[in-house]
Amino acid sequence: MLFALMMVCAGAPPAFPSVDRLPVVAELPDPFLKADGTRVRSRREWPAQRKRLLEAILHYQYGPLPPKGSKVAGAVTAVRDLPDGLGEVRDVELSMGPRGVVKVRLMLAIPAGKGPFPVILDGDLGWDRLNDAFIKAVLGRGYILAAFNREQVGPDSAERKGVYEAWPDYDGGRLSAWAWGFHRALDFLLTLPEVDGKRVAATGHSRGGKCALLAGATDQRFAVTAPNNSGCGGAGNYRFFDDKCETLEAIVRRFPYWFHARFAGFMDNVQRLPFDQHTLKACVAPRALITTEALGDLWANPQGTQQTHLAAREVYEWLGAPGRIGIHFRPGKHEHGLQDFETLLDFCDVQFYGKAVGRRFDALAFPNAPRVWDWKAP
Ligand code: GTR
Repeated sequence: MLFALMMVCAGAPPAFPSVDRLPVVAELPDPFLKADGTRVRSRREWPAQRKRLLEAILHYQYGPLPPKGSKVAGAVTAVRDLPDGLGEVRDVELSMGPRGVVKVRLMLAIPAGKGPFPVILDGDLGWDRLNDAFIKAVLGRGYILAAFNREQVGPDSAERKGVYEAWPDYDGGRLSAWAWGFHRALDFLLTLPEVDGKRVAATGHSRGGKCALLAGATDQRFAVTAPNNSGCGGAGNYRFFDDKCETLEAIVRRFPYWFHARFAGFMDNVQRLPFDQHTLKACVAPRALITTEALGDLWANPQGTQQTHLAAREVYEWLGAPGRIGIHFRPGKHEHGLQDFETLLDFCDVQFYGKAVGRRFDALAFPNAPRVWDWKAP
């Protein structure tokens, strides 16, 4: 008995306690708080803190990303020229995962002229929205538009295909699997002479925005992270919402497979979450992050998204990079339209080239929204 007690006392506290042992935190949790209860004091500690925050986010919310797998290969299956000498579109089949067994379609639209070009990487190809108008808008600005079909990485259902078939024991949710798809698509892009590897942005819409945010937070090779209308499980806010917004409870009930099974433990325990989505945003810092929102998309919690933006901004400011985090609200509904791409391209022009684009990325839609945290940067 005594021996057993000594063992318990001598052992380190579990790295990740079970949900019922986590403290209740009503405000947006302090991103500077360390596991030992003290706070980060200097910027030098941030890389370790970021790592620890990401571990907690993956453990409790999304589950791990799959292993890296074999080197990603790409085979061009078709090429077409765009009108007016704008450039060309290549259809590529990516092989990723163990022995390259996971096959994923990538569309690669490359401007004419001398590269290397910056890249907008999107995971929503399976939604078939990125028609020639989008290609023209992106290429016209001198960027490559690359888009892969994340549903071939892991299906948008409970079915265990893609990486789930390739690694039968893999237990991460779809958002982690899809984020991994972004990383692997980037591996391939970085092998192309046309690609400016220091200037790649990850974007996506809604559930595609949730995984784009996770992808950018977990892979420092992305220079810009740009979730669009991503809401609950993305740039939204689990703790602060109104009755029109999707909640943690609602999303896990409807889409349990987007997350790790453990996340269901927070359905009636939101305040025990040791982080909120400002924490995930902070893990992008000091690299650039832009959240694009629609005022009519109440399901995606625009006000709560402003709150995660402002809370994450405290970390950016403290790291000396306040200009690297942006938010943009447009009127209208839930969609990823041309104007959202224009906003992203303007933001990228500022971040990549310091261009004057005649607009700002810090206008708030809810200037009177309450500040829902008490902590301050160290
Ligand atoms: C909704 C879901 C949202 C969002 C959206 C989408 O049904 O509740 O979280 O992901 O789908 O992906 O369009």
